[in-house]
Amino acid sequence: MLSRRFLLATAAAAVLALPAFAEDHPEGFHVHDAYARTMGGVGASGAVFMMLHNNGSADDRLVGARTDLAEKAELHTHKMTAEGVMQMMEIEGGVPLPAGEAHMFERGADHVMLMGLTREVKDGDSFALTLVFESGAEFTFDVAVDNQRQPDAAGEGLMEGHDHSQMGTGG
Ligand SMILES: [Cu+2]
Repeated sequence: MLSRRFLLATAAAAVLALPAFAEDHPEGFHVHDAYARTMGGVGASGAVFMMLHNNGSADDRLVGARTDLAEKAELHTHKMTAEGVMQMMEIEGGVPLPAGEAHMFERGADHVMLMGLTREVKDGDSFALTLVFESGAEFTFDVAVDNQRQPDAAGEGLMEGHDHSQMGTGG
């Protein structure tokens, strides 16, 4: 028969093993529910989605990203052209992040694009992503690969069909 002490220890271990859904940065940045989708193995592309908060007291601006999972990481968005075609492009000037506000990176909208994956990853793997801000601050956190994730809201899901060879910025 299992002792009460053993059961308590097991319960504590289970709690510690839960994935971290939110990570904090001393300068006030906070990321919630970061996950990535990948479109293939080495050399392919991927995209990272998350909610990014600036809980600090100073306005800042997200200007770049990097990870050892990809040769290049860029801030991208989707825009509808005059012809009604959804196109993906680099966000010019970065993403403003005023103090106390949050920015949503989501399917079919803004995302961190990963280009030239350096290794094959599968669901459940995680990797470190570093966000670079205009102030010089950097915020590194773990992103979980989750290709099973369904879009959460209307207008999402546009990532599925878009052609990554049509990026206006090259790369
Ligand atoms: Cu993109």
